[in-house]
Amino acid sequence: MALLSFERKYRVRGGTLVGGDLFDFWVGPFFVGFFGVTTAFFAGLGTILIFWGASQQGTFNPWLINIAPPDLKYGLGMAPLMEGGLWQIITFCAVGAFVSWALREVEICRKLGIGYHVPVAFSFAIFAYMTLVIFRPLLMGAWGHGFPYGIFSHLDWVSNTGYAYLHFHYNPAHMLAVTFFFTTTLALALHGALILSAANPQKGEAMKTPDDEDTFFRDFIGYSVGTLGIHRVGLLLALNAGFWSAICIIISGPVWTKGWPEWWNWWLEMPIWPSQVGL
Ligand code: 07D
Ligand code: 07D
Ligand code: U10
Repeated sequence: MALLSFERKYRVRGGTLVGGDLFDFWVGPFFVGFFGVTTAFFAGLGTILIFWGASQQGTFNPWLINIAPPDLKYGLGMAPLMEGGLWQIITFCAVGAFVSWALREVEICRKLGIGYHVPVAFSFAIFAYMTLVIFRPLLMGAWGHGFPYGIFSHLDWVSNTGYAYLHFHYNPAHMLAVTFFFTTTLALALHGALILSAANPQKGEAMKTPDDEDTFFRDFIGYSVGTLGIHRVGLLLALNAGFWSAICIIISGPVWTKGWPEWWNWWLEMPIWPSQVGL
């Protein structure tokens, strides 16, 4: 069915979680819904506040805008507006906008009768973000542990936080996360390439089948995960990348306060090594 006639057929009321028929309509290509309105509200307010903060900071240079979290001395309390209070309100708006966006995805899934895989996947990104600006600061006792909102300033935070633990590459959960990110790109490159090689033939040539795709990998590495399976693998890899990222940062501070290289001493201290005494 052509896309536009499919849309005409499917664009009917129902499936909303909140608000009933009230916001159950489309604006151009966008489904609105109750959570479209809350997304627009939180994203709009958050963006206006970032611009207002920039005007107070005295720069609209996008690279240099910086909305910093409060000083550590404010702990888990509210800070004055220009001393981190703005960051706190913007964080509230960001969480509101991201969660609304995920719930709007849920409503669209319900309308279509498809699974909730996309909102579940997005919730891992929200989880990683909330770990950085809510859960870890809560566990460490100060909002000041969140990252600042600015293009360069947030990079400074990553670098400073990394070096605070001496050598972040030795964080075992960071290793897992990095490996999952790398494997995700490998899987996507293989999948994109395989599909194009079979489904986008030269002019005049017949399109190949999923059997051809399976056969390529059976010939090549002795096993094919299958045409549905590769999407499961891709989703699993990507969700693990986000999940282990959240784990690697939440254990830095709340669980492990020393340099990460030192964590590996458990390996050197295992009782299985020959005694060094007398050497
Ligand atoms: C391609 C989808 C489109 C999204 C885009 C991002 C904004 C911010 C705000 C001026 C893949 C839109 C950007 C709305 C404008 C102001 C105040 C997604 C795609 C194009 N980072 N990060 C970037 C965010 C964190 C890190 C770029 C956001 C953590 C490093 C962009 C968040 C840590 C590098 C950006 C966030 C971290 C970047 C490109 C939130 C660990 C880079 C992002 C809400 C995760 C790269 C100058 C991209 C860069 C980069 C946005 C969080 C590390 C500005 C919105 C604190 C090391 N980050 N980031 O393509 O070039 O994502 O930086 O959590 O090298 Mg970051
Ligand atoms: C948090 C983004 C959430 C986004 C959301 C949506 C909008 C809307 C609108 C476009 C999680 C936002 C949407 C705003 C936009 C429109 C219209 C994603 C988030 C909800 N590291 N490191 C990671 C690597 C080093 C350090 C993660 C590699 C150094 C710290 C990942 C290297 C030191 C932290 C990763 C490397 C260091 C990390 C990031 C290499 C610095 C974190 C991915 C090759 C000296 C962060 C949860 C991520 C983390 C993190 C990779 C090096 C420090 C695994 C490949 C050694 C402090 N690093 N790193 O988390 O785990 O995405 O965050 O050297 O905090 Mg690292
Ligand atoms: C995949 C796939 C597949 C496909 C695919 C895709 C994955 C099976 C079939 C999809 C993939 C692609 C298209 C490839 C490219 C994608 C990427 C590289 C990912 C990154 C994407 C981007 C960078 C694009 C991002 C763009 C976005 C998010 C759109 C921006 C949208 C808006 C600004 C509008 C948002 C809509 C909202 C909030 C809801 C509706 C609201 C409106 C229309 C606005 C009007 C508002 C109202 C009516 C409400 C009133 C508002 C109020 C009261 C509040 C106001 C308050 C204020 C303070 C202002 O697998 O194969 O092919 O294609």
